[in-house]
Amino acid sequence: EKIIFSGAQPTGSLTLGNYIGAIQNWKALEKEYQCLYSIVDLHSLTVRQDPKEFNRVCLSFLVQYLACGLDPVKNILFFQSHVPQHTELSWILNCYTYMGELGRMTQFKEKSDKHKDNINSGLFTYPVLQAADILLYKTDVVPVGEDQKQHLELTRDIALRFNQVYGDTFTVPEHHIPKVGAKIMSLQDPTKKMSKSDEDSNGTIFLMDSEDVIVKKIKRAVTDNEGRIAYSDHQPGVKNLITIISTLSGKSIEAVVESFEGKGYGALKTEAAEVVNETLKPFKTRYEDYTNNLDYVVSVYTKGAERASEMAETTMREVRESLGLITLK
Ligand code: AQP
Repeated sequence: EKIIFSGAQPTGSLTLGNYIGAIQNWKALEKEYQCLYSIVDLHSLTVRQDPKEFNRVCLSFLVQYLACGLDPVKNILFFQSHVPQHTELSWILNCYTYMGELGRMTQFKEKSDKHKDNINSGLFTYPVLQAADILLYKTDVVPVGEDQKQHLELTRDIALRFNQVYGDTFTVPEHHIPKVGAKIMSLQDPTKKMSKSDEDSNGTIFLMDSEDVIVKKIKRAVTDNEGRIAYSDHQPGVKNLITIISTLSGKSIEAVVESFEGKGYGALKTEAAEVVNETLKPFKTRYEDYTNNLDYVVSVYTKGAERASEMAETTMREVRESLGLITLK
């Protein structure tokens, strides 16, 4: 059975970008593959977190995964920090990754520009921990948004490099980037990706936003003066709304564009808000249900950690042996 791994960092709250670019595909893949979907909590530590709030956000992310409809029996849903092999492998892979490679990562450049007062080495080696997350499970396919393409290329390079020295140890993973919706843009600046940590929260739709807030944010979405509804790079705001409607409704881009012939931006926004709210309705009900059943949520991550640890340890035994480390008898 093919293995899928993906994850999200628990900071803030899941966005519509996370949902369309990643989670919607995770759900589609769970039918055919053994999927591991992690909450990569250690990745969030590159930015200072308030412990109490961080704890709450981490748990809320698992509840959000469940509320998105991810099946906790078919899939392995777990916290990265519950499987210490991630950090063990990360250290080892650090020794097979060059400073130059990490310095070229655009996310590092962007994030170090943004957090000038805290450019820590974790931020620099972040892609190596990500490589460890993926390689630890001999992952075949990684479903991610467009922004993660460069990191995945690096993961492949590290895997190939290691395999070349020690023989076939890691599976070299492929990415799975959706054809449409791989990059949902900010509603306020449609040339920028929609992001959890955007200072202007009007640009980002959070899955937890109320229906009214969603309507307001979409009504205020930046468009243009063209006055026609076309799927074009010259009209990034309009294109973004069309993408949202298409990916959530399952209608083709052409069908969506056609349905707005002769109509204005107001109609486009109304439809976008309706589709988003319709999609998120069951999410919100389930979020409430799981929040009221935290024992169940605990049992999900306990079981997830057990299942993930078993797979991780199998790989690590091979890796330690390949490296010539003395194994405990
Ligand atoms: N705007 C987006 N469009 C499509 N896909 C997206 N993803 C993120 N933003 C978009 C995909 O969601 C998955 C989980 O992302 P992550 O938790 O690693 O966070 P991120 O990429 O760091 O997302 P943010 O929202 O930009 O968070 P901050 O602002 O905290 O850095 C990934 O598969 C990602 O591709």
